[in-house]
Amino acid sequence: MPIDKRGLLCAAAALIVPWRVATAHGEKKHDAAPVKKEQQDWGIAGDARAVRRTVDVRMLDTMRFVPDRIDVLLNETVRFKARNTGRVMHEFVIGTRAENERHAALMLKFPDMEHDEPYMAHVPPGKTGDIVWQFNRAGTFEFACLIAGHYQAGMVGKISVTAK
Ligand SMILES: [Cu+2]
Repeated sequence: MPIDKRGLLCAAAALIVPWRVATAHGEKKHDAAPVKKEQQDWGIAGDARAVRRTVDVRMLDTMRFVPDRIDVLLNETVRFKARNTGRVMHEFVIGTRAENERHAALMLKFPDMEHDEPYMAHVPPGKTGDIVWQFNRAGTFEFACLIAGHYQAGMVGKISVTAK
């Protein structure tokens, strides 16, 4: 009996993380649907009209982000332009350290797992990903590449969100 390996992996992943990852599978690409604004511990999907600042971040095959440290004011809405200057796929995913660690471990187990949320961009070589995010929670967060092995190799940066 032929087995759809990817479907099997996704189903297995969905069992482990029933809420967030599972919902991403059934959705259309977000150019069709409005971005869902769901409060996360690290902020909420931003409104493009509220953007006053754009931060360019380069993603390198040396498993580094440049810059790897970004300071943000509480409630600031930032547009991130994540440019992949390498030759392999990279991601820009904003989250808490705990969330990224959990997700990275899952990606290591299920490398083909698809995921799509307003706080992440999957960026092929030579392309630029675009994220608009409002940091309405103070704290120290991460932006990370969760492609299998990349996070573990140190492809992570720090976002510090502070009140004035
Ligand atoms: Cu990467």
